Amino acid sequence: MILIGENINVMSKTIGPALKEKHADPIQALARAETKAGVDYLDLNIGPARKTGTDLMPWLVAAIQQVSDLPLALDTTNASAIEEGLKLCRRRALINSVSLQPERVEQTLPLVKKYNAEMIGLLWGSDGMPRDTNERCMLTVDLVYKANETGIPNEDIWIDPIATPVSGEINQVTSCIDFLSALSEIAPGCKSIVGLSNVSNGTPQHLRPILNRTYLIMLARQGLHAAIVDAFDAELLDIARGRLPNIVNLVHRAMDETEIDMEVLTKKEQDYIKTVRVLNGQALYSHSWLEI
Ligand code: THG
Repeated sequence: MILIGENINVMSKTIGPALKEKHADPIQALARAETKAGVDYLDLNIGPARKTGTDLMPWLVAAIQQVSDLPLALDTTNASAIEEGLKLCRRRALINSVSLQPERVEQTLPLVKKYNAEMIGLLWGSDGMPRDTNERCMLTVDLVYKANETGIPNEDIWIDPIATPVSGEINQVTSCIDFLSALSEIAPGCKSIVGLSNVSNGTPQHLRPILNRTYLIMLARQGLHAAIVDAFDAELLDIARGRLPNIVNLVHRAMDETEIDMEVLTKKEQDYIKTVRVLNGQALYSHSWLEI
């Protein structure tokens, strides 16, 4: 599994102001720490950056490349900002992202080709968020067709079905899992990716990791290729690197079996099972799901 560190993003309380002031120190310190934590890529999320993006993205790419040799995912809806960043990337970059809104397709697909980048194909249509697996599949076919027409092969397209919060509509959470099992048939050769932390958005801070970790195992079982993750969740990285096979097996069991003897399990093991039940829609989400 390819892991992309999410931590350099404009929403962060330390990184947001540092980006605004072009204060490189805290951003470079974070890039070093993410690299040391063992992720494969760094996501550079500067937000929409409509006015400042063309200046900010290349500045950020240069600053990051002073302290890390990892390849970069350039995360903004501003296509000109992406292009200015691409000009400086030493490694093959990942464009985050190309959605199906007409202007995004027109502006961003040619950049993938021109700079020999890879792309995240975000399943966001002209009507917004897909409502179910079927709509995700239809958007995939549409986006892959357009990318192929531009000369981009399936191997360079990482499809993102858009993970949504567990506190919202649970059918959307399960749809991402179902979608992955269908992807190899509808778009052979395409890769897959999710923004994993989306699933725990709006959940109390200390409860986010168990949701992220459990969801990662569930998605990985259906062949997930990559995830944008919190680089500092060491247990999550252990799971993704195959260092916690017992936890992975337990989650698989909980996905397959409705009756599991909880008495013989540790508290941590019970928590993973309860979290599977919430993420697959068998149990209702509330902030106290682990106490029930
Ligand atoms: N798909 C793609 N790209 C994406 C997303 C996606 N990029 C943005 C996002 N979703 C993934 N990145 C993040 C980054 C941070 C958080 C969640 C997703 C996050 N941060 C904490 C918070 O907001 O509470 C902490 C912020 C901080 O550092 O202070 O949750 O789905 N293609």
